[in-house]
Amino acid sequence: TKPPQAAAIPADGAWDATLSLLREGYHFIPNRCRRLESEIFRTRLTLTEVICMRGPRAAELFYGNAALTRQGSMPQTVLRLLQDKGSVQQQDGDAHRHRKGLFVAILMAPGEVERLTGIFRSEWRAQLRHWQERDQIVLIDEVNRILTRAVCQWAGIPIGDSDERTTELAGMVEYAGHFRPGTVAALWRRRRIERRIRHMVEDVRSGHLSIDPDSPLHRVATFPDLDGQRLKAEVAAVEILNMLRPVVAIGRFIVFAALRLHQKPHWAETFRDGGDDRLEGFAEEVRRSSPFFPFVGARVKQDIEWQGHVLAKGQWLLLDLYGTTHDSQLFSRPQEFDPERQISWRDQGFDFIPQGAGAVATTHRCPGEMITVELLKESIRLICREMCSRVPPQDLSVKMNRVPALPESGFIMAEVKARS
Ligand code: HEM
Ligand code: MYR
Repeated sequence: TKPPQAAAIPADGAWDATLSLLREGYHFIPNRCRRLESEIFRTRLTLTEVICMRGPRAAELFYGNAALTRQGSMPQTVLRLLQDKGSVQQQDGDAHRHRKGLFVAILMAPGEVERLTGIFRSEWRAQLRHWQERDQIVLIDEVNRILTRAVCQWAGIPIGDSDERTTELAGMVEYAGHFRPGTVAALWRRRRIERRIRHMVEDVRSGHLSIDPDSPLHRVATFPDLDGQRLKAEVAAVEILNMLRPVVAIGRFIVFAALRLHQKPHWAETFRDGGDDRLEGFAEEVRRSSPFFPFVGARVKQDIEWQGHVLAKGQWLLLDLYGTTHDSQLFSRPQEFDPERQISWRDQGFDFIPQGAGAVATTHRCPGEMITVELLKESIRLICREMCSRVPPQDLSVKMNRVPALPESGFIMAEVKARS
């Protein structure tokens, strides 16, 4: 029998709340937490019982409790478009820690991050020359292209048709949040790039493709898994995509950064001729305030007691990342954009969790936060110091039921000129 507290998880009362989730998007969990005056509640989504939660204690559960797994925690199409089967995110325990070591070694090495930032800067400058010849540009399309070219070069991936690669990588993020007509095409394009990369892995192993042994492609292709064997070529391709796709995803944060600079021009002034020491605070506030990864899922592997509740084996859980970074108990005036909050991924706290929480090496916390922040800082520098432009009238509204979200126009910049 369950202890009485087990019944204490309030229910939202809906027979199935999937349509409400589609309508309310990022506000779905926060709306119910407010209404039920609780940081945890039960509901049904896609006809499945789910417990939704937010806040630091819930984050500690998701990023620290070995009874949880990411397996079976996401709809199939989301899983296929993002982390995918066989990936680090689907591993538990020792197998996870071993595989995660590869990501941490590549993505959190300061030299590697600097190398990527340098390539990104050169690609941005090269595109800027083309922008000057056009009346206007749509920033999201441009940063998707710049990031695709930069990350492929950095990883040692022969890029081939860079427009194709851009559509493949950007499409995985664009279509992950909702199942809609474009999702099928995005899945198809994903299979195509996965196949290409699998062939590259095989060619690196056979010596047909000779690339720098320190390049991420080479390192993943030759990485010994826990059993001492190399990863299956399909899995190696999945893990390489888990370094390429999320770097392209940073383009969305860059668009939100451009939007904030436009809304708060005194910050653009600050960065125009200095303000280096305040760049990181600005970038971190962009990560906190932008609606991006709404929540993460998990499954309970064996019954556990948590905060007086019983979480039964097989139970599906959602942790509200957006709701936690917009909780007024944790962040004063959370809807206000304030780069002086002193928040940082380096603090490893459980309240500022746009990309997960906890210890990166042993939990599912994102290993890409350093890269995300450094590329954001670099893009802010480039926007403020190396170019000027006009932001013509356009629809800059952000629909909170579009996942992942973006200003409607994609952020149009007109009359782009290089600053001398
Ligand atoms: C994990 C978000 C950028 C690679 C995660 C998780 C979140 C997240 C929320 C945790 C998933 C979970 O708990 O199950 C984001 C966002 C990004 C971003 C919003 C902004 C663009 C990056 C970058 C990389 C990356 C730049 C690599 C280049 C990964 C990997 C995992 C992960 C490999 C799985 C980690 C594991 O399961 O141990 N990301 N991420 N991400 N992220 Fe990111
Ligand atoms: C990445 O490419 O890995 C980083 C950014 C992906 C953001 C995608 C947002 C949609 C996620 C829906 C999550 C549903 C989980 C149950």
